[in-house]
Amino acid sequence: AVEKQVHAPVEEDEPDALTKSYHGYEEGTRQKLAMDDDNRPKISLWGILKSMIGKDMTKMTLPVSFNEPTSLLQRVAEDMEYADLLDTAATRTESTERLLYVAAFAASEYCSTTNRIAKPFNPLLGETYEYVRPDKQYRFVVEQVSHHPPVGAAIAQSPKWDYWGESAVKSKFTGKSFDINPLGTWFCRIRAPSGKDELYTWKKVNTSVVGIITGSPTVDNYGEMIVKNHTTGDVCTLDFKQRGWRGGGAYEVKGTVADAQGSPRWSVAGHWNDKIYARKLDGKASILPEAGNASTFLIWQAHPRPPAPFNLTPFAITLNAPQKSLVPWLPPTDTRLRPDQRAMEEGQYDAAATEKNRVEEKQRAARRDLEARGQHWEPRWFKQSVDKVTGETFWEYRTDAEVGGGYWDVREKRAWQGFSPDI
Ligand code: CLR
Repeated sequence: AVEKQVHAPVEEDEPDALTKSYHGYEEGTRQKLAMDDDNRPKISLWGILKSMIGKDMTKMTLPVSFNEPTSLLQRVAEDMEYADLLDTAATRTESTERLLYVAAFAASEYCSTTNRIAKPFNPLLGETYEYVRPDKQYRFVVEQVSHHPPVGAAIAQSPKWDYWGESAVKSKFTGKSFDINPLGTWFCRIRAPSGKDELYTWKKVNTSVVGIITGSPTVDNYGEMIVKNHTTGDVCTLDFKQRGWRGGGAYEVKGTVADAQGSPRWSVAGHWNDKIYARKLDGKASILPEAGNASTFLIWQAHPRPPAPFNLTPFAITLNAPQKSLVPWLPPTDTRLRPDQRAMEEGQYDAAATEKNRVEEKQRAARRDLEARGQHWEPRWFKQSVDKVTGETFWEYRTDAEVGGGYWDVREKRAWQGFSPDI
């Protein structure tokens, strides 16, 4: 089935469409935070969480020292760290091989969760975050479209692929663990070498913080992930093994790519915090990849992870940089402009706490105001829509004249006035 184009990709016949988004990113990426060590007070997680059993994340009031200086919107942007896998997927002439790389990308998104036992800042309604990599030829933008439940709608665009979806999570502290269930579907469009567009989808697996009571909190990601190419019918099933007692099976992922006839073509195995291998199967039963075997190769490897404040990855460190060349291009809603998160990043924890209360109070007041006038919040850059191929609801990136074009068109004119909540 050839699906209808439901959003605006970066049109290849408009070479400026992508490069105009590069404005402001001339300085390159930030390599380190201003501080070398976060020096956060060491408080027992259990000591504070034991009174919050049964609560979800949005109802937990935690001291700011449990935070890291990222927002949930930036955590979505972290999915882009291994976007080169999508570039590779788009170069492969064989469809099951393209799926193999798309699936490796979907699995690579979990690597950055290891050792990140901290709460990202909760985005304000209408908060946005953009991230552009001229060196990698992609642009990304995400908007907080709902506060209760918290939902971020995102789209990344590149000449050979687009990636979009919603980050909506249900969370609960059960006492034994802190569980996060992602709800939304993620979509990817790959322009195959034949020139044909293909639509892929998958859902994220569960995330869980275990070991809270014993004082060694650890992030686990587990469950089945099905990555499907709706255009060809190829399917990849990945099983993220749940961490067992004493860490047995930790980080393990394995799976198979099968073609539309159900015949296994590739097997996949490895660790989502380190390396993932693939092995060509040629329709034979699924045999695991093994090092040294001629048909086995390394498909993905984690980037180095030098010690850093808040255990941020080098990629995460690039996200919140308030670069001089960039700030004038940003809308007033961009996460980089949040004073509480900035204070946190600079190690001013008391200021971070005061500012966090202030912006959240201001947000509550704005909501009361809106309600008093009988109005309700409308997202600015995305609208709810139904995908024609999968029948699933998703947040469609708006490019309509009614809103003056998409985010990047408005950015080019810096015409942010009138739409931006003041954060
Ligand atoms: C996982 C991947 C999803 C998006 C997502 C949403 C919420 C994030 C989660 C990811 C990772 C784990 C996370 C969580 C919010 C809180 C939780 C950061 C990125 C941390 C580890 C909870 C720490 C414990 C607090 C109570 C201090 O697509």
